Amino acid sequence: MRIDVVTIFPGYLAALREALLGRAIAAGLISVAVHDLRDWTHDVHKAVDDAPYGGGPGMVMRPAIWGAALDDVCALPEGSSADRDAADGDVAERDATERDVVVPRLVVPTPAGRPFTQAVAREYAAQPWLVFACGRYEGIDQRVFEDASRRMVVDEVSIGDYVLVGGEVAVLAMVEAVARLLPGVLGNPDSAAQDSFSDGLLEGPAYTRPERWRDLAVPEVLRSGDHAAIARWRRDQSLARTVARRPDLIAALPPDALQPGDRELLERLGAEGE
Ligand code: 6GU
Repeated sequence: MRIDVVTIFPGYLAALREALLGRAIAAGLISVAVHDLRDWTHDVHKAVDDAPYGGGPGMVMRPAIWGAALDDVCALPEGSSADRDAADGDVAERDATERDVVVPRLVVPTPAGRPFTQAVAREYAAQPWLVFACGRYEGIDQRVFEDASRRMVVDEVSIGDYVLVGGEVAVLAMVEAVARLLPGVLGNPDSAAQDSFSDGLLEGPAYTRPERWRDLAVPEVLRSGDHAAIARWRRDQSLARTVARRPDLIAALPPDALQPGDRELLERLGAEGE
């Protein structure tokens, strides 16, 4: 998968090279290029923002700079930019016909966006190419996205109901959520399959050795060797935790998501969806 990020704070994205993501980049599973928006400015101050039409606080990022940046990034062959850090340095210049076939998905982090969920992460993981446009200030002139949507799918997405100063941290969160779903990125593919949200429920608690720590014991059932009992216990923990912490998820479960045996616990907790 190819990922491009356009930002006025390229340094923020250095964290992408760490840990799991860093290994995925080194292994050639993902290529990441971070572009400094100010490279597309022409004035001596490298100004990227201006006052909002209609008045109000804050500044809005100017359309011409973003338009030129996105045009260029979306036309760059993978591996060609000066600041690109592709896994392999031998990505050759491809001819125009080949490179015009793939159109990126443009992702714009904004608190005014649709929620970024595990389902959206799965959708993005199926894309060959994502371009992230990080806004700061009060946002980016809306015409940038109106124009881009004539050529590509544009998603304005939010990572939660709180306000960040800019999109960079949201991009780190989204890229991590997407990358771990790509084949080969996680050591054990079952990890992604068993995640919180993969079945619409939160994951229950986990334990490792020692059996007793500060007078606290590991639940007996997990040491029983009874695999059916362990599976039932884990499922009940998962259901109980979801009822307590995220009742909205229980209410949103599709009817076929509940297994035989789930209803008993939910009724005991008084949290049946309907
Ligand atoms: Cl995606 N961006 C910004 N700037 N703030 C946010 C957000 C995104 N999601 C929640 N708050």
